[in-house]
Amino acid sequence: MPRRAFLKGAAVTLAGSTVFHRAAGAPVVDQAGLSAQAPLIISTWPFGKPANEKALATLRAGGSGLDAIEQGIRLTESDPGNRSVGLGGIPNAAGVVQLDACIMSGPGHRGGSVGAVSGFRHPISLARAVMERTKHVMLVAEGAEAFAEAQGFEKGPKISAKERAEWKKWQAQEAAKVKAEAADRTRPARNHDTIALLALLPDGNVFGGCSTSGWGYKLPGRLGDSPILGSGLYVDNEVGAAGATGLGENVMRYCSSFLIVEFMRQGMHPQDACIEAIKRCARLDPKGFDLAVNFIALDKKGRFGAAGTGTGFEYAATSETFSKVLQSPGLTSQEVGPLGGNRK
Ligand code: SD4
Repeated sequence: MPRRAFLKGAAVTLAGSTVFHRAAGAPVVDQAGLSAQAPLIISTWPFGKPANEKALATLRAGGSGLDAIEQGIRLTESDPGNRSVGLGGIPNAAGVVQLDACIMSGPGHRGGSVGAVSGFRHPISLARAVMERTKHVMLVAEGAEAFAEAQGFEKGPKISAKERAEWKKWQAQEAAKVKAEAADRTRPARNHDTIALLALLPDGNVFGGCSTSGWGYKLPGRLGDSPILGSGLYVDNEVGAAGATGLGENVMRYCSSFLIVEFMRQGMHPQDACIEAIKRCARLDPKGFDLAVNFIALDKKGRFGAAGTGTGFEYAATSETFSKVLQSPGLTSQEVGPLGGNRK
């Protein structure tokens, strides 16, 4: 049986292959169809689609790969309705929205990152500034905020009135419940949907970025995978790039984005690499497949793919000829199908 992938959306052509809406008994497409000519941009979740399109528009307007990553992710960070990226994100347990972001440039193998930053609208731009304007790779908390202040970065409300009211409610009514959930590490966390955005340019260079407010009601100071190079994001200009969304605690213990890139280096299709990384984690982890992790990846040939635990997740892919939200395969401890998942 050939390796196959389910794709979501009306019939569309990707790199010459026809793919179909994922409905009951939906046709599938060979994984070789998951490829496109550069510029190719992929990102996590359906809200990644407008971010991809912004990134593509940035490239068309003459912007660099880093500009494309930054502008695409800034769009998501600007959405006050997004509860898991930017200042619209769910606060931590102390009622503070703490943001994490990182960016990587394939050329020069450069990276920049900020963690636990509060009060600034665009952590992705801060991450880029750390990379381009300091000798360091990562700044966190007060140090990152002092840097942002000194560099004149745009501020925003530390927390909106709506978020404060919701946080108060959460404090009053749900603290015990959320604590119990946090203690039960087999349960996936609620309310978290990072943007990871990867781009392959026509010149073969690869770039990536990642931005999140992290796990809603996380402990103050908690960093997830998203600002950690190799965990929430990894870019290797010889191979490609990978990014993550989901429960960071289950990503960062495996350096999963790095692992996916290494699997691609060995020749795996990006989607196979995502699947293989999940299988590796599931083998090692006492929680098996109950990890609540999702990955996207692309390689320098323009091949791309994704995979997640459980029922998988939706991600977005954009090129000059298409822009679509796609459904990744999902992996669980149940039936292991041709993709190592249990989709019918
Ligand atoms: C984190 N990985 O902070 C992020 C959250 C996320 O989908 O990706 N949510 O753990």
